[in-house]
Amino acid sequence: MAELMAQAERLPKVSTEAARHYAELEDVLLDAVNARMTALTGLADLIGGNPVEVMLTNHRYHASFMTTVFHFGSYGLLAKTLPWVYRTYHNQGFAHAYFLLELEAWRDAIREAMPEDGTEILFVYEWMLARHKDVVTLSLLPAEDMALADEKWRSASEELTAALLAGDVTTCQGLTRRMVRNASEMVEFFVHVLQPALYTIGARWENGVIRVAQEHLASAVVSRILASIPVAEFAEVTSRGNAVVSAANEFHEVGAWMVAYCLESDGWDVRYLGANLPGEDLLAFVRAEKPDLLCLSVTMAFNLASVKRIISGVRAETSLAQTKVLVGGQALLNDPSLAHDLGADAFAGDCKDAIEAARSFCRREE
Ligand code: B12
Repeated sequence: MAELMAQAERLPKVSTEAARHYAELEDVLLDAVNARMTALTGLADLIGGNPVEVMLTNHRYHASFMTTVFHFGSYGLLAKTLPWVYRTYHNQGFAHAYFLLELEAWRDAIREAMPEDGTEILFVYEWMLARHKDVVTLSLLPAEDMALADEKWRSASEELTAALLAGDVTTCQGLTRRMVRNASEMVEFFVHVLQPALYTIGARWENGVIRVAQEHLASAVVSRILASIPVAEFAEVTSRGNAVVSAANEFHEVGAWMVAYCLESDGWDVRYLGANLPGEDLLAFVRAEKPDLLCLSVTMAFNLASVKRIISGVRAETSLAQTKVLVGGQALLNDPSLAHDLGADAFAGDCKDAIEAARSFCRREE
């Protein structure tokens, strides 16, 4: 992995113009790739008998993801993501040969649609094609279970993982009640028990050990666990200020939810907006609310550009000059320097650090 990362980091950044042109052509490229791939003989075998929509969704994610990579020049993210894509889709039945054919289809579509300024972009695609075998090798290493849980918390996290996967609400809520009796226990539970359990569930899905329905079942139970935590009772009386927390454009909301609870229990007046709110609606809300703090969660790398647009919208509004922007989420965990490219004031790696980062803004204003 280190070797692939090092090679990727040496790739030349593409110009702003070429990156913008690629973004503008996303739909054209997507149509060309989809047309070529759906016409392949033996397609059903290549995609392991999955519905064609699974492949088409992958192509859509690919286009948005590459737009992000070119926009931010984040080739480290590209190197980290390639083995992940191969692993997850292969574990759902896709043949390794499919990825090669797909990359060739992107390369040829770019050649066709970007005859003037495609060279820089093609360089990156040629690199991905040349690294295909290395990526296959890396992708065959399984994603790790329990990567985050330290020894002290491991058995609780394992118990919770098993109960979540079984859809056993009673056990999950019982465990949560026992472990979460005040604000600090809640924070520890989030960081050391629930978050590792969810990462483990993600790794098992990635490794093809569980199906997507089980992951959905587990996340539905998580929503019930979170809803059952009496966070209002944990809150301090003092108000540190008002905060808006959102997982704008994201389906993944649990991280943002935890951040919202942690801030609320630390004395912030929080408006938590949940998942998948369009950026424009979020901006309208923020303009009306004028929060001291805006917290944005981003899990999928292809949502980074939309978060950047939201932050630019905040910065463009003079009435929001006092609003601090804190960002976090898995799209930033591997490369926190992206927070600066997004225009945020700060990044925090987990909900515990989010409390500290938020407090530091209060202190600055005192
Ligand atoms: C549950 C889940 C879902 C649920 C989400 C339900 C919900 N209500 O949120 C559903 C089923 C919707 C889902 C969908 C998908 N998912 Co999903 N999902 C997960 C899973 C298993 C858990 C997510 C989670 O809650 N994690 C726990 C939280 C607490 O962790 P966290 O987000 O990192 O948050 C912490 C910190 O990052 C930080 N933080 C987070 N936000 C913020 C914000 C601020 C301001 C701050 C300061 C800090 C901060 O604090 C948090 C607490 O400490 C993960 C596995 C994983 N590794 O997380 C995959 C995962 C995120 N999903 C993944 C994928 C690929 C998808 C899909 C594309 C699958 C598909 N093929 O359709 C779709 C996404 C579709 C889309 N368009 O977005 C991949 C992403 C991989 C990648 N490299 O991009 C993962 C990593 C699975 C994997 N191992 O491959 N998913």
